[in-house]
Amino acid sequence: MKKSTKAIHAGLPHNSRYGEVSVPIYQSSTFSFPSAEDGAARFSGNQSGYIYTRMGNPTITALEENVAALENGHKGMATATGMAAISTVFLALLEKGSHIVSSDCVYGPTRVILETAFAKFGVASTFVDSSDLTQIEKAIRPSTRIVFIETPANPTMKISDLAGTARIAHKNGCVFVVDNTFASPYLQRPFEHGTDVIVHSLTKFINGHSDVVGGMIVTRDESMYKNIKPVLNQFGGTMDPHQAWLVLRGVRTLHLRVERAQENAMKLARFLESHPMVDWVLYPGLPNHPQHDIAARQMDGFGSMIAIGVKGGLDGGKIVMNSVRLFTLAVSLGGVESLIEHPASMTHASVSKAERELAGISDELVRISVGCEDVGDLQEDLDNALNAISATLNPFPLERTDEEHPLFEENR
Ligand code: LCS
Repeated sequence: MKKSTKAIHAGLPHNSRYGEVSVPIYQSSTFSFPSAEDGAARFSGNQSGYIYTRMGNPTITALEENVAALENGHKGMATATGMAAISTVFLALLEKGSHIVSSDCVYGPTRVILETAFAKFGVASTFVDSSDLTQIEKAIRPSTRIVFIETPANPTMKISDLAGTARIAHKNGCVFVVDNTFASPYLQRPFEHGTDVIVHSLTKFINGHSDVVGGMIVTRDESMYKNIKPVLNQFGGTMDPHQAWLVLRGVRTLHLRVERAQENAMKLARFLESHPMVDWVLYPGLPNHPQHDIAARQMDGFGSMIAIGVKGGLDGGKIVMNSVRLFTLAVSLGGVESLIEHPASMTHASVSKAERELAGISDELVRISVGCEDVGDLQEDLDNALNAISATLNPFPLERTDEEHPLFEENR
C-alpha cells in the first residue's frame, strides 16, 4: 500500500463483528479470561489476548498498527503524550553511568529531562549541533548508548543527515533514535535511513486537530520492541482507548492535511522572505536554508513549520503575535489551524538563555505552524501583523539582513 492508502486503511478492523467501518472504542480497563488456565497462559505470554488496558487494548492496537505501517516499522507502542514516548525510550535504553548524545535544539523538555531527572540517576548527556556530523562523532564516548536527533528541529528548522548519523551511531554501538514529529511519516521515514527507534508526539501532525495529546514509539525490530514494551507497561505512560480512537480519526486525513499545509507554507515562506519587516526566514524548502539539500534528499516534502526573525527583535515579534487575527497565538503545531508562538519565552523557556543562543534559538525567533486555511487569508493576516511593527516601532532600516542569523552557514 502507498502511504496515503495506509493512513486511511492501516489498523482498520479486518474481522469486524457487525461490519463496522470505524474501529470501535473498547472502553474497558480489563478483559475477561475464558478460564483460569487461559488467564495464566496470557500472563506467561503463551497465549495471545488482551489482559488489562495498560498492557494493551484493541483500539490502541489499531492506532499502533496504523503508525507502525506509516513508518514502515515493526511495531508501535502508543503513549499518553510525546514526552511519555521519549522518557520511556530513555528509561529503557539508558542506565547509571551511560551517556547520550543529542541535538542541541530538541524540544525544550527533552533536554530538560536529560539534564535533571536522568542526570540525577547518573546518566550523562552532551548536546551538539547535529546538522554537523563531525560534532556527533566527537561527542561519542565509550559509554554512549543513544544518539538522539530531531529533524527538522524544533524550533530552528535545522536538518540533520539521517543516514550519516545512523552510520556514526552504529559504528560506535549506539542505538539511533529519531523524533519524527516535525516531518510526520508522510514526509520522512527514518527507518529507511538506518534509524532504530522513532518517537512521535501524535499531538501534532498525526492527530492534526489540536484536540488530543498523545505519543508513539515505533521500533525497527522485535528485539528493540521487547526492550521497551515492558518498561512502558510497568511505568505506565500508556494511552487511553478513547484518546487512541480520536488520533485514529485524525490520522486518516494525514496526507490531505500535510499536502495542503506544506503548499501553504512554501507560498508563505516566499512571501515572508520578501517582506521588508522580516530579517530572515528559515524554511527547509527555500534554497537558502543551510541544509536545503539534505532535506531534499531525505524528505518527501518540506513540511509546514517556518521560523522567522522580524525587524525589532523580540519587541517586533510581540507586535506580530499580538496583531494577528487569523493565526492563533498558541504553542503546539501540526493542526489544521495556523499557530504562532515565541520559543524563547514559551516552548523553550525551560532551556537556559546561553544554551538557547548556542542552539540558534534567538530571542527574535518567531515560530509559525502553517495550517490548511486559504493561503491568501493567511498571507493577508501576516502582512497586516508585520506592518504593525513599522507603525509601532518606526524608524527601522528597511534593508533585508537574512545573512545576519547565526544559522546561516557563512556566520558559523
Ligand atoms: N517532540 C517534539 C518535536 C515536540 O515538538 C513536542 C511538543 C514533543 C516531542 C512532546 O510532545 P507532547 O508530550 O507535548 O505530546 N512540542 C510542543 C511545542 O512545540 N509546543 O507545544 C508542545
